[in-house]
Amino acid sequence: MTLTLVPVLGDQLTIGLASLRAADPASAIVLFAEVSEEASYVPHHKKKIAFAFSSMRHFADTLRRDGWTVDYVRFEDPANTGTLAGEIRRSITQNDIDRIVITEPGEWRLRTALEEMADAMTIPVEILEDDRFIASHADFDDWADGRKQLRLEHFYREMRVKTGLLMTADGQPEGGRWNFDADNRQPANPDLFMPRPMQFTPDGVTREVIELVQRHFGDHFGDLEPFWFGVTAEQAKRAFGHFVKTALPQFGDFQDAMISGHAFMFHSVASLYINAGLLDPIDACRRVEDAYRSGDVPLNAAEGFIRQIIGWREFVRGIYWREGPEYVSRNTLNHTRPLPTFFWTGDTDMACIRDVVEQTRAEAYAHHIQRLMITGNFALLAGVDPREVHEWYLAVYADAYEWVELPNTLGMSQFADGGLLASKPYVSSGNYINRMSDYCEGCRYDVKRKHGNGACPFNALYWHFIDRHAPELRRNPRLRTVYATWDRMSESNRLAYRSSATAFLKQLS
Ligand code: FAD
Ligand code: DLZ
Ligand code: SF4
Repeated sequence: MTLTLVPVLGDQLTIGLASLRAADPASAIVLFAEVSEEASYVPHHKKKIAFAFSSMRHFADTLRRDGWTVDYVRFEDPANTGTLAGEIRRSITQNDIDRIVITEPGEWRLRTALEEMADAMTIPVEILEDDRFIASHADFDDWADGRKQLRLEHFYREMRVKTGLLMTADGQPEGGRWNFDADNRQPANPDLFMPRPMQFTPDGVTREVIELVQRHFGDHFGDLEPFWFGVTAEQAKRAFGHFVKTALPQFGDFQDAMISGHAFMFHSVASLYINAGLLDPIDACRRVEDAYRSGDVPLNAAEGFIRQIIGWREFVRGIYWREGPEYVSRNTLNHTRPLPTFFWTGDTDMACIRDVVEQTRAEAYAHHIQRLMITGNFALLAGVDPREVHEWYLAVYADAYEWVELPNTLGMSQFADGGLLASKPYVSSGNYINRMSDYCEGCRYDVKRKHGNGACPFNALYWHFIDRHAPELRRNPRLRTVYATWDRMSESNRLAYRSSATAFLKQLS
């Protein structure tokens, strides 16, 4: 009998995974390995490691119940080599394996390592495409080839047609429009009733993992407890159902809003489950579509949610694989400032950043506008090295895997790919933050003051960014009015912005 080894990674926890479909439980061994290389290549948030290990252990149990033979290497196993390649080699020898079938990993780093390992092997190694996405690599390339610009909106429409989500019987977008984003920009009101994501009490497996993480990763960023994430597909499904009932109806209206102390607002907190493989993205979208068709949620909420999944999520993945392993080194704006330490400590007088960092430390979560328009905006305005920004985002969020995190950080948030992903840099002064949040009310800085002592740092940094990057950005049609405003400003005003920003950046260093 030919014995097949199926290594399953921490973000491949899906019963219908390509490599599991390609193997037979009667003649296969499924390998899971908790390894220091994966847990430490960036200093992952403690909750992220606990989520990964506990979900892996639970998924391994599910496979055992389904009749699979599982080789599970625990982190503290004395024979653990600490790398995935090392554990695959060890399992081959121990179990006398004849062939390997693996689903491609979600990172160039691991993909290259596995390809090198495969080349050096004497047994056949088959690396299968990960088909848990709507667009395959070939689909994305077919769409992208020959286009001058890759824009989400065009790609998204194709995904709507392909999936049939929110389409009418005669092939038109539901409600006569593809995109209801313009309806989704309401600032939040702190008096709104805020739902909470469904929380789960850790079982024995999770408790054991929490103790392990405390023992080995106690110095990593983030609070380990209270730990309340779901760690099984069944829990992820329940958590998502709870979101559809309690938060989705207002998801659209308040998608961009931020309130101090309210980490989750009306967001799904589904990305960690979807990215680990515990929740199927298309099932989630169908559930949202059903809620719309039964009249439980408005169209702007359902469309807004579905666009994030079949639009943005698929789009950034396409860009990640298309751009290759060099994408991570892009730095079009030549930013070199080290990441300020308050990204780790939260020790800053800027109330908006403090709130987002503190919530990130507590929950390993921030919603999109916090990531884009608070921490991302600040890093871009201050000229922080995009690779350092990328490594921070990859470490601190429970949903962060490079295929999705890198294009969002380096491309969308830091404009380091020169506009491949975003048509203009996502930068703003304090005014936008004040409009979309209540952060400024509790801040030592005055958002209304443009420059000088006590002025909101975002104000001067914004114009400093616009000024110093005029050579690269002035010709961008989406920034025409911004440069017209800068050009119209009095020289003394421009000087005041420049010196305020320079003084702030100096004390940052
Ligand atoms: P919701 O607001 O409820 O959105 C629903 C779902 O849509 C999410 O669960 C997610 O699967 C998907 N989604 C929404 N926006 C995006 C997007 N821009 N790209 C891909 N999927 C999206 N998302 C990650 O999954 N992992 C990351 O590491 C990650 N890093 C980011 C870094 C930066 C700088 C920025 C600006 C965004 C990043 N995002 C990342 C996208 C987005 O912020 C998160 O998907 C979202 O905040 C997750 O919270 P949620 O599940 O409550 O999302
Ligand atoms: C995130 C993570 C962590 C913390 N640990 C492991 C691990 O020990 N073993 C494993 O197989 N996967 C882990 N993961 C998920 C991987 O980092 C993920 O599979 C790659 O980043 C590819 O996306
Ligand atoms: Fe942030 Fe400026 Fe508002 Fe303070 S005043 S919270 S720094 S935007």
